Amino acid sequence: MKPIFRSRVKKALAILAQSGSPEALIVSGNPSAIRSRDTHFPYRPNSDLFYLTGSTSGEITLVLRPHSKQPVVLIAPPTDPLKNLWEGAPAPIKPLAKFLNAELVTTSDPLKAVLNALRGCTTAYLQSIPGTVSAAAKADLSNRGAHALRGLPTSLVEAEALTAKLRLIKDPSEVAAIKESATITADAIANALPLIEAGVRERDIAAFLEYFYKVHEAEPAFGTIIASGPSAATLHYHALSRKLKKGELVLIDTGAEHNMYASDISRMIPVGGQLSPELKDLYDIVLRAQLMAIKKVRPGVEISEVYKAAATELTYGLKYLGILKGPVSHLMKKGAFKEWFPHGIGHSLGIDVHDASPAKAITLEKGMVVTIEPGLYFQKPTGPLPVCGVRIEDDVLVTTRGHEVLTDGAITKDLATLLTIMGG
Ligand SMILES: [Mn+2]
Repeated sequence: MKPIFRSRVKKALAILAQSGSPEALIVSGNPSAIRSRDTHFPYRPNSDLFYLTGSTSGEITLVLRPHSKQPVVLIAPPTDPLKNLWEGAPAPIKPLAKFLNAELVTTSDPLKAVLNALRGCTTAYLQSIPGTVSAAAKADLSNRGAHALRGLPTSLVEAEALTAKLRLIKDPSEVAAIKESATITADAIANALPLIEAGVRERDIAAFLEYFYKVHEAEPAFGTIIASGPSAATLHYHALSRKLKKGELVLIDTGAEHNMYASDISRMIPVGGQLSPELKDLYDIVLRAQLMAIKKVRPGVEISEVYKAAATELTYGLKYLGILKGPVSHLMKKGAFKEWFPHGIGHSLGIDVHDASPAKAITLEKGMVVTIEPGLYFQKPTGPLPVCGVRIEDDVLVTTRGHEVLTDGAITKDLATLLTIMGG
């Protein structure tokens, strides 16, 4: 067990203690999600529980209550020999309780144990994930009448309001974990390149990337997007039903999750190493927008400024293509680019691919990891362009003076080089 988890628990306790009134945070393991009847989806541990304890258990609940003599409580079920026979024995809980200096409550009624632990608190930070003990406590407390609430918290807040504050800034061990995942993703894309040729199905490439992740002890952090030609006009294209054609771009938007940390890379690959001048222009416009946005990333900068840097470049590009007309300042004021760039500049990245973020308007700070992924999408033939889409994405760490691109091991973004590689 790494000391980092102890210091994260300490930090969470310190935030809770800042309030004058007694507050508590309740974080539970995720239930196993049912796929069909008695078959389950692949298990994904709870991100907040993992962040605070390093545990991937689906059965334990952590209660943090700094005002109490026993500020840390772990609630766990009793040993179930039949369950262990089918699923194997879970990681022992006692060492974790000892490590976190926690009171261990073993019970088959975790809801009752949580409510007991909450006695005397006025505010509780609870989760909303269906099936968690934390969410059950939230439902129980919100359905009680005033009389039945005596001694229990009446102010119920989303747990993420607290955990997102902690998780937004990555410590060096987290940055290292994201880098490892990014390396697996970059290697997967590099190894997929020989597959990319006319006639190959989108799903063949997706299947290869996911195979590559699995043999490297990783999982896809999200549904793999392989979108060739017109498919890329759909932002989150998942049909994977098309065959690649020469002269088109294929969008690869993929990320490995390794040791509970995600990565997220988008690259456009020219099939057959040939592109029309219009598609070359479009690619270069989006790339320039991405590079301008990355250049902006440093502490103290509002994420909206990074977005604006990309949007301005895209507006110049849309003018160059003859799709927009008029002065750029006027077009920017109107947000004319939004028809073709309809999403944000990116998202926080960490344990979750769309990582917890306390607000939309954030000022960049050292230790944040954000994706920078501008794009242009054309749902119908527009100006000189066919139905198509271009998105280019990297994962960027905010450093003391600027930034570090954590995904710079991925295939080049230089179009001339890409055309040579794919044509060779
Ligand atoms: Mn992304």
